[in-house]
Amino acid sequence: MSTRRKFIKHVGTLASGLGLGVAAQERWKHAWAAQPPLPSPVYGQSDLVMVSTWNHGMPANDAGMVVGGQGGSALDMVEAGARLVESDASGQSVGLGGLPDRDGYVTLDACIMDHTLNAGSVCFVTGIEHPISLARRVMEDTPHVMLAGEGAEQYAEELGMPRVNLLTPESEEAYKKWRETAEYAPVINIENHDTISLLALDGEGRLAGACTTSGLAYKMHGRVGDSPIIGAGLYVDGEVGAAAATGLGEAVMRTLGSFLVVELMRGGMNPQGASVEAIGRIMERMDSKNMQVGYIALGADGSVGGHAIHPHFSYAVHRMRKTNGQLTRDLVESSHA
Ligand code: SD4
Repeated sequence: MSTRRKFIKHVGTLASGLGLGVAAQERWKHAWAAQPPLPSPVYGQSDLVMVSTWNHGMPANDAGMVVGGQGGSALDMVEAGARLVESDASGQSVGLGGLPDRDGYVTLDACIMDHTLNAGSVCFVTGIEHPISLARRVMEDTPHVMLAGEGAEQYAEELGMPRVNLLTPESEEAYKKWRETAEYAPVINIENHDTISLLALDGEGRLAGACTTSGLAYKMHGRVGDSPIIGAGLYVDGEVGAAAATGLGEAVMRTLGSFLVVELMRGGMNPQGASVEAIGRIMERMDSKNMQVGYIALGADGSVGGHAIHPHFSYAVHRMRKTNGQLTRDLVESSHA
């Protein structure tokens, strides 16, 4: 067999293993040749699964698994994981310690969604330590999906959530330094971004997801990213699967990325194949040289995938069997195109 035919056969095998259709196989074969995506890990049926973005996905999943192991729901699991990272002042792109916008304000975006299409979201919020919990209250206790800015803060106050100063001395220092040039020049991967997006499957087979961020550092005041937008930063459909994003929100919003990943899964792709295709959509239509976007995806059957435009996007995968409490913890470096 010629080398070229062998190559096409290899790509075809790999692609069908990913659950991709013929058109997508054809479209992405050059990307796979350059850097084949990791196959979707197959762990078999497990009772609890969590997938979360970046290195802080590891402690976040640990926290979620404690809650899940005690009988908490998938929603409780993702909320617990998100809250841990929101309170960690050392991370400069989520909650406390987040880098401010160009006018010096730390503004937060967050959303949460369950397996029945219930969703709650807050955006452009200041002075709240746990926007994820506020988003959950919007979902559970109001007739709305999204509250913004002052209205969201007013609701937090009604709920008795304390006001906190989110700008830590370290972040203020970084801001002052940035002000010396006030140049907005994002750098891939180290672009002051590591939003936490979390997906979980609980012991009852319910899916949920959460996403929380202080958004892009030094953004324009009032800018809202993909993270609180249902369908962009996060989407969950209990019958199919869940997906979430991290990276340059503008690219995710333009392609409604998380919804796209879930819909591709509905069409038969597995989480890895769907993530590859959704990243491909961005790369095909936009100049992606200087932007990073990564997706994580979790099927209703517990299968997991993740993919990014550029290398060094990582996500944490935890699985726990309820029968014997056995826990596996993996930090996966995503494949890239
Ligand atoms: C945003 N998507 O505000 C967020 C930023 C992010 O990792 O994900 N950083 O555009």
